[in-house]
Amino acid sequence: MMSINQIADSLRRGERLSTIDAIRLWREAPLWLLGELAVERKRQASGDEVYYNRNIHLEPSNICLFNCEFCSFRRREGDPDAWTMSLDDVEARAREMQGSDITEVHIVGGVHPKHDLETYCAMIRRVKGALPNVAIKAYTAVEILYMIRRAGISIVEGLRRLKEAGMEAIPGGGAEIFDEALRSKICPDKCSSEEWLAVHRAAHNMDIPTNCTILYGHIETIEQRVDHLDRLRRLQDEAPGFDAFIPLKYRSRNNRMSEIGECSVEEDMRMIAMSRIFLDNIPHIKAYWVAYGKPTTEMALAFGADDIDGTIDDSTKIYSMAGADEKPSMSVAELEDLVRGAGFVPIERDTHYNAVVREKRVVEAPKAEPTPVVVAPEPNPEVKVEPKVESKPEVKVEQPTKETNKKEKKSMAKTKAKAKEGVKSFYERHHIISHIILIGIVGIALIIALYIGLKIGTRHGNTIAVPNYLGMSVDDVRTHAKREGLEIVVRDSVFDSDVAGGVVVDQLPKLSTKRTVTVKPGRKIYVTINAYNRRMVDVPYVAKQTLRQALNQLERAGLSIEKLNYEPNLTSTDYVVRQSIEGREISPSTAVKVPYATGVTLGVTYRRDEQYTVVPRLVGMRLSQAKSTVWDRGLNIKEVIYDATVTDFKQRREAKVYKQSLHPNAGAQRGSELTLYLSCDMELVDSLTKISDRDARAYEKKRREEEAEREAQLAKEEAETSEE
Ligand code: V47
Repeated sequence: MMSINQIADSLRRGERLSTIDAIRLWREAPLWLLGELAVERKRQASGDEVYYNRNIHLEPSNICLFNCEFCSFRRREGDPDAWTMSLDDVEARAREMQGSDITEVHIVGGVHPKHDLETYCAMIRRVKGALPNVAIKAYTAVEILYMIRRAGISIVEGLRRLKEAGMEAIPGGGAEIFDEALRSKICPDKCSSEEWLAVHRAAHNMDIPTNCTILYGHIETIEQRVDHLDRLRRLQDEAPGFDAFIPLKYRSRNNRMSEIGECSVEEDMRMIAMSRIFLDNIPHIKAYWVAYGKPTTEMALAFGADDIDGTIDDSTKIYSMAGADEKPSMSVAELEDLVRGAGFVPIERDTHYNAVVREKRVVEAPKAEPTPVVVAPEPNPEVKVEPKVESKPEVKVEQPTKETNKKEKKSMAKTKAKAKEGVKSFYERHHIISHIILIGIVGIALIIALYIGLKIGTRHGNTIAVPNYLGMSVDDVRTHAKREGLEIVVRDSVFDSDVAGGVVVDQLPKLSTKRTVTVKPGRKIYVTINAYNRRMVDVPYVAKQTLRQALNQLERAGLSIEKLNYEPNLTSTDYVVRQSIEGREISPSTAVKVPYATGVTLGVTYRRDEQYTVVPRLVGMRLSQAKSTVWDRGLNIKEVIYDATVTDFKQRREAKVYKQSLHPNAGAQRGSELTLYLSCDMELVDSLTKISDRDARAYEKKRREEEAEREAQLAKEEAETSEE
């Protein structure tokens, strides 16, 4: 097996990285070495240049037949925040961009049950009709397979029709992770890995360039990432056509995998660097700034990325709905600054990575689409991708120079000065009229301000009392809100093992105990729901040891106790003899994974003379501590009840026990159940803790006295019988 240094030397010699060495490098190489190797390879591929483009995304609908675990974007038909654009809407959106400088429209959305191949082709035609000089990069392999299957035609025929409609390239989405076992967990309904690759293979063979992606940073392993890259590299060897690879960082908001959280920036850099090093036959590695955010994107350029995507103009929701920038948009100046900030040279590119040189803009010219001029990039000896320039007219134009900019600025300054002069001379000539006009303007402004102020202050118009959605399932909440004329937005998901998946645990605006909170019709109510899916954890075998040891082990594994079932035994008490989970008996050889915080049932022994335990004092404890203490004493928890001060998930974590159904220090049979009462009213908790302390001492005293009395009674009875 090669050492890290030997692998690095082999890469420096330009050799291809094997999958085994890739796994080793990924795991063991220091980050700086990965950066150095990746940037070396990046420079061979694209020198100092880093690409961006002027683009928008068009997401015709978020309604999707598929229900991927990681997706925050998807809605079902009828959901209040579902949208579908008609063909006219699509065209209108494209028309909005007329006169802008964009060179690409990226169309991707949900797999809409009512859209067929013809609808998808018509969308392309509408956009192309409105923006004839713009390239359309459209539809993921997943969408393409769906429309092709529905039409009952071959992949090649389907792609031919899309190309005929105006599709010039295919984006890289839908690849997710190729490992079949993992794919079936995170996106079970989606096309298979083989099908995804088949669409891209067919596209490459038809000279349709495509991109490719990986969705990483969730529950995949390094081996699964390398396997994914390997399948892409092999396809590119067999049928070249991938322009760019885009590692897509899993973003965790508002989806059913939220519990997993997001990976670190170091992990992102390793991903970017390893993609560059491993994918030696894919020319561009894109750090998609919308998914990463600007600082991480800038850093990615030091780890081998050479593309950052484009201006976007607040046109995609996939990432904002998953926790990234709410309104993703970057100007050309910002994109270029970002690239320069990382020490590289920004190059505007078109969809096919040809450099775009822009015609000089004439100030005050009527709005017209500027003709971007594409210039083929310098031939790169390492990369065998031909620049595709034949369809674009070659017009030699000049880029705006510093000199012309100065002239434009001067003439604008002159115009401004003239206008100022005009106002001044009018004022001097018509003194009184000017005053009257001024007073009129100020008066009107005051009336408008008063009107707006009154409107806001007195909340004119209809208002709706914000309903209490806490504890309701999100589906019921949506139905209710729709009836009330409100909109529900799931803004976060958390995990609480005591609450069912999909139940609302927090809402904004919050309710008040002092007044009715009202909103205008149509307002958004933001809710936080309890996650449906939890992290999977291994169940350890905990039988054949003491209850305390078993509890420690289960807690460390992230599990809890469903029930302690006590059974009599001749020799021991609190010894675990069996263990089951969801009715399934666990043996030392059973390998089971269950969702985090699942409850385990334990069979525990007691000697008949030790059937009683002492109830612990729980008042003042947080729930997790109280639970551990209860189980440790051999008792079960029947119910957890929160008072009205606990209204959301965060408060559930902060709440403390103020009452318990079994008296502290009382004797109780092992396995007995008790109910816990929790509150966030800390004054109440503190005072009850004191009372409970006093009470407990009094109770303990009374118990001891009673015991002593009983013993005295017994002794007396014994003495009497012996006398007899
Ligand atoms: O396939 C969905 C990903 C993809 C989440 O080709 C998520 O130039 C992270 O493919 N967290 C669609 N990722 C976007 C895409 C893309 C984006 C930009 C440029 C190009 C290109 C392609 O977004 C999906 C999926 O892998 N995705 N949800 C999420 N919660």
